[in-house]
Amino acid sequence: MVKNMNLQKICNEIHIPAVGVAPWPLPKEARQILFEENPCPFTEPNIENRLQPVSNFIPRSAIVCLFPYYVPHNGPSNLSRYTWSTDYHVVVNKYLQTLVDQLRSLNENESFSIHCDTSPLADRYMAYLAGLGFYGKNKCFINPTWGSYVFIGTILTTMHLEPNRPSQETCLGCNRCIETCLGDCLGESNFTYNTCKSYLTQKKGDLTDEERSIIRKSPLLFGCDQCQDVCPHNQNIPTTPIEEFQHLEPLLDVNEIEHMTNKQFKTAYGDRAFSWRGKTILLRNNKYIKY
Ligand code: B12
Repeated sequence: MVKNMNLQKICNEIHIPAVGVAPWPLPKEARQILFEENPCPFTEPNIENRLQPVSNFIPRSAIVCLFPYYVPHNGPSNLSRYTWSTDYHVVVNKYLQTLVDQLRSLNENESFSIHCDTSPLADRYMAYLAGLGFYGKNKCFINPTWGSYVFIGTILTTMHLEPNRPSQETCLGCNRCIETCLGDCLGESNFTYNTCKSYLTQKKGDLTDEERSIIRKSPLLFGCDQCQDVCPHNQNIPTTPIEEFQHLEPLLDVNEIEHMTNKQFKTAYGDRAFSWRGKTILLRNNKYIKY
């Protein structure tokens, strides 16, 4: 039987900086917390699916890990921080697979499934339940050490682990994120996704004049860091210890991609988180960026 203390030790050894355990099944209040009146089209629309095992076994616990990605950088950038290095889906999955391999070698009859971003699981809520931090008014999940510049990955497992308790700490409530948001999409409770710059840079199709004007407000052609950059919880945070996130390419050469075929673009940038929508969307956004 792996105890939570051993889990911490294994994670230290394989360079996963923060780990906690969330209960499974999720608490009753999950339905209310995950309910949104007007959910973003990239969100799993069916709350029941978010509460299901999403694996071919019945889990008894959820192991939640954080992957910090902050690296100080003052040079030019036209990409959001979360896309400056290798695609986090690739990196998080690799680390979680190493953790699964270690756990499996100690518990060969147990089952495991890995989840990060693309699964119906509500990643931020899982991290909150695992005691790894708290929510900001910008809706981001904040860890007291690493700030909100953390990716979240979860392993559902048949292993019995003692769940951690959610943290009692809360965001400072300074409202800087609400005041600085380029699309005014943050409120006390709701989140108006359709004016969020991050959403607009990932949305397909033509943009309205209002949408273009929101993209114009900052130099990023993919994603948005506005509400996180001003957050006091993100000041003086340490550089990520994760090697894969230390190598930075914050400036995309748009002239170069303009002349690439889709296949060439995939070969050159397929391992970056900004590539999932393809080069056409990046070139569309770039028309509204002032250099
Ligand atoms: C759809 C999506 C988006 C959409 C919509 C975002 C949104 N706010 O809903 C768009 C495209 C806009 C987006 C943008 C970004 N995203 Co995104 N996105 C997702 C995705 C796939 C689903 C999010 C979702 O379910 N939203 C619906 C609502 C109901 O859930 P929620 O976002 O988790 O929000 C919770 C809090 O607001 C919470 N809450 C607020 N107060 C309180 C208080 C209490 C007590 C409790 C319990 C809960 C609570 O309630 C919600 C439910 O738990 C997740 C991956 C996943 N599978 O979860 C990544 C994810 C949320 N995204 C991520 C990232 C990195 C980003 C960006 C920072 C990228 C960027 N730089 O441009 C921005 C941040 C924008 C923002 N301010 O939220 C990370 C967030 C990491 C973190 N530290 O928070 C995630 C978790 C991916 C990952 N695995 O790392 N994203």
